[in-house]
Amino acid sequence: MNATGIGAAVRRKEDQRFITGKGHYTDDHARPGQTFASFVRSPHAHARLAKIDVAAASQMPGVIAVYTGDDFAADKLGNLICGWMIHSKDGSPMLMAPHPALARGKVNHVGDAYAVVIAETLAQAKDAAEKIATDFEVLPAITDPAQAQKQGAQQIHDVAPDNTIYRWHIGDADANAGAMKSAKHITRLDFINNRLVPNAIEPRAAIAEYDAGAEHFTLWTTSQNPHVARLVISAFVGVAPEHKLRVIAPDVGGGFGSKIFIYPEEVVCLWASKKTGRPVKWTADRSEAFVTDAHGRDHVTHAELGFDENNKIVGMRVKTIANLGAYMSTFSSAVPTYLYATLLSGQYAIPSIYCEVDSVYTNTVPVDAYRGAGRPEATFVVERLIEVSARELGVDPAELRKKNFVKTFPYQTVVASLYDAGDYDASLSRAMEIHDAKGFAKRKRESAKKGKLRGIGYSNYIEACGIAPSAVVGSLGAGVGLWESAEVRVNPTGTVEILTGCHAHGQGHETTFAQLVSDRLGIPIDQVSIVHGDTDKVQFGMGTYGSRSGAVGMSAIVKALDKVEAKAKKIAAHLLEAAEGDIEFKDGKFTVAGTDKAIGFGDLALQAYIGHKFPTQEIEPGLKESAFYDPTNFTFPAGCHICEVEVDPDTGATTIAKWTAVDDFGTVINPMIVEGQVHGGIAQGVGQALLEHAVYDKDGQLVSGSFMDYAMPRAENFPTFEVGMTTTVCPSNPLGIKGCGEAGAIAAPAAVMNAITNAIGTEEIDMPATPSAVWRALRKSMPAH
Ligand code: MCN
Repeated sequence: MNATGIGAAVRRKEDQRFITGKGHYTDDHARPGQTFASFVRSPHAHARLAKIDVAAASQMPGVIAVYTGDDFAADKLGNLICGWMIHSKDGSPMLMAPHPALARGKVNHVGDAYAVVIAETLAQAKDAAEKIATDFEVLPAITDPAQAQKQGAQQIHDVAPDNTIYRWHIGDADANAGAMKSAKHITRLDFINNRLVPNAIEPRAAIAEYDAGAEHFTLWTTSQNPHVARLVISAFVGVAPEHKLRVIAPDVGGGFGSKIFIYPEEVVCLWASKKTGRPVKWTADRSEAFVTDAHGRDHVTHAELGFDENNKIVGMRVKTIANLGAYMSTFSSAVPTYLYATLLSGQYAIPSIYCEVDSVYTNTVPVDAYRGAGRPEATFVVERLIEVSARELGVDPAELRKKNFVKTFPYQTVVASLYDAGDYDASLSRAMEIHDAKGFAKRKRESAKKGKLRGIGYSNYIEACGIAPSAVVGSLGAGVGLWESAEVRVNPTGTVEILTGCHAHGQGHETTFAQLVSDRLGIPIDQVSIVHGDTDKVQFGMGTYGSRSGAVGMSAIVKALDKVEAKAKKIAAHLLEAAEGDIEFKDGKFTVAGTDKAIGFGDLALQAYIGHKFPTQEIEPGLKESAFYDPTNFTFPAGCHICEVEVDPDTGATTIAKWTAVDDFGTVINPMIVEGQVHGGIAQGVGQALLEHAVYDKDGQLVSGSFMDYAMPRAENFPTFEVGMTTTVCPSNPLGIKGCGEAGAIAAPAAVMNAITNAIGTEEIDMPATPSAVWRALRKSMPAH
């Protein structure tokens, strides 16, 4: 194996820069003459803006301009939009309310911006923002998705009379009713998938600069997908034409999905930079991040799983109400539908599934994709149902899973997904072995001696990632495919630049992408650099999310490398005076088959540019190729996570005692990076299960709106994770890769809750299973004295 090639646990190249403080983030950029923006945000969840008086603020020292929603509207600019159309069961289109960059007439959630101050310094901008006098007519707020649709509930947007955006469904309702009727046993569960705040370490930030001479805008922003940002900002909001807008996403300190959406602040900064003629900078403080970064999850679900007399699943029925918040965020419509319901078959052969999803408006921060996006919610439904079913049927949860696993591939689920390859039995068996599942009974007895309750929980997750094959997505009716592009530039000295449409913000692409090139071209990894995050440099790209960069982004690089190799072989044939068909390329050398005639990759690269030893009329000089790659299917990573907990019955405190993760990510490029991704994902999933919760009070105030109130997972919450792998190669991309970036966050919540409910002997508990929630559930389930 090439020491820096595919499969090598190479240390991350980018970490030298990050851990020595040399990373360059948006807020590190300063432009000559830059000004600062402070947004004026609603303190109310729902209120009419009766009067906004900006006179005093405008007179404050250092103030350059104060703008309201009326000023923005006067320039006839568009709204922020949700890009994925969903139709209701009756065929009607979703009811998307306008989302202006600065609210006009009415504010719809705490944190909704309705004015902005531009000043010489940040302190002056903040001081002036406080002088804006606003008369609010406060309206009743609605925060609970289940209440939002009730008759008489406060209406938020005129376009959606019962706060319902769409009523979507998948599956055949009548056939499903029949299947469920035939069941000998039905397990029924009601649960809430708790709302989360993404909390990337780097808050969102933007600097916009307008060059009046060139009529050109530049936006530095914390984006996971700068080209998509440019497209949406120009095509829908219309602040700047696409060819006159350069979007640069420099180093980004984590995103977890929250930085793929188009937010009001970057749009307003761009617009204000033209109006003021000065660069405009904004960086969210943590309190702003809590009330403006799109939140995640927030489902209310009723789910049923039916079995025949042999404990084989006959059907599943799911009804979910998804809270999308005050406005539809960029990808929000796809999350509780295409990304959620299409995974409800889990790892199981389920002959009938029917799922209804109602998405509703509430007076809360918009909800959109957050690590896993729809797939953690789906896994939670399936894996809680199967675990509880095993308890109700009195059978071993692992055996019940094995009995119902999909065993032959490809497997077409009844909810549109075509599973291409997998071996679910292998990952469950391997996980049980590593975990010493047989030793659980003994460990439980030992815990009991200490007065602790011990529980074990399984989570056999599957996800669809490598977003998104346009043919498959198109057939679902979403109408947007998400291919990826790459350009391979071989320099005359044989060093290589890869320009990719993906964007790394913690995933180590500068290392893994370079490993692929090192492997293919036989050159050292430090002779490869990865360029991303700049719309003026990279031809186009869809960005990084949905664990797509390996499966889709690297496949685009493979395609471009294939073209480079094909052209290089043509040149080599002339240089080595042989037939093109006789040229072989291996370990960085072009050789004539069966001879010792050879030329190294670097020497060939030089010749390709100097170009006098081959016919340049026939073969263009240079060595640079690009490719666009559209996958034929999603990839379906899957695995088994086993969590063991110890619960203190006196306090309800839960300790994670043991964790085993066995995942199948197909071909692994860098096992160390993959393991790190799994660790990070588990930490976020455990955060959801035990600690994190965006809690709104009845007036729509986010009462867990700071790190004092919103508990994030810490190292002390985890044991050492035992990580293992099984491998089935993905047949739908050239490297055989399956995505790994979300797996932990998808698997973990169900594993934790299955373990806790196993320990405390009741299913009556929702996430987060805080000590008080566990204590209450225990007390409630105890027989009355
Ligand atoms: N990889 C590999 N072998 C595989 C699969 C992937 O070596 N079989 C490598 C890839 O080359 C890449 C990394 O593992 O370096 C993750 O690849 P992939 O699973 O394709 O995911 P993406 O690169 O597309 O990253 C997106 C994913 C998502 S969706 C979220 S959310 C998330 C995550 O990555 N957000 C993150 N991990 C994160 N990690 C950090 N530090 N910060 C975030 O914001």
